[in-house]
Amino acid sequence: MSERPKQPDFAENSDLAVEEERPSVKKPPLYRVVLLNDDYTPMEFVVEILETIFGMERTRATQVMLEVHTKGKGVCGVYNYEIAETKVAQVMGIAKQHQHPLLCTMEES
Ligand code: TYC
Repeated sequence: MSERPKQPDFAENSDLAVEEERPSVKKPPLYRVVLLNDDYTPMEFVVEILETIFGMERTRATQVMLEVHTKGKGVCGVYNYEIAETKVAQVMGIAKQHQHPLLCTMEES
């Protein structure tokens, strides 16, 4: 039987520190869905949007609507890209149906 000469064990004997390769997985970005204020959309309509599309209780929906009304904009929720995009499209679709100028956008968070 011909045996190969023993090789040095680099992992154990080397002075070099070998860093394990880190898995290159990044968390997908999240997006804030934001409502913008305007002078014409009825407050009750905005509250109903926040209840139906963003699943808020009436008290929370009212708080968020008033925040948008007083500060100019407010966050309805934070979602992955597809869900945020769908919520924006739903809000804009219902606002258009009712001929309200309500604007909804998304921003990376
Ligand atoms: N400013 C509106 C009004 O006085 C109410 C409103 C609130 C409109 C929030 C849009 O995203 C909005 N009727």
